[in-house]
Amino acid sequence: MDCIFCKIVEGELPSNKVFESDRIVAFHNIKLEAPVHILFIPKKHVPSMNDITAEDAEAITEIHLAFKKVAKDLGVDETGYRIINNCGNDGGQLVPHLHYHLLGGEKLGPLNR
Ligand code: IU
Repeated sequence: MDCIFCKIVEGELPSNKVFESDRIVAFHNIKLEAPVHILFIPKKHVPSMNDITAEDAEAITEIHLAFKKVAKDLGVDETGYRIINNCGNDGGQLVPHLHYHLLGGEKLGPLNR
């Protein structure tokens, strides 16, 4: 499948991983929009938030548990951070493989910037 994030999952493209399990991967975003900018993805190719089903519940739960672990590991759990999912065109989704951004390491601006 011609999906950049599937290639990262398969190790066909390099990434700087901070967390991995059987179901999910978290890695540094290639283009930082904050001092800490991590992407969390299910290994399964789910195109967007619109495509999540009950079968993905374990992966989604794992992603939520990984948010707090990675935030702590990277030292932003106390200062705070933001989780974002961009869905579809108006949401600004560029990569059609479900992913969540964790942004932190500075005081973030308003949501719709
Ligand atoms: P979006 O939510 O689909 O707009 O975000 C896609 C993100 O994926 C964006 O922040 C890119 O910098 C990031 N990214 C990446 O980290 N590595 C890549 O090889 C590619 C995109 I392509």
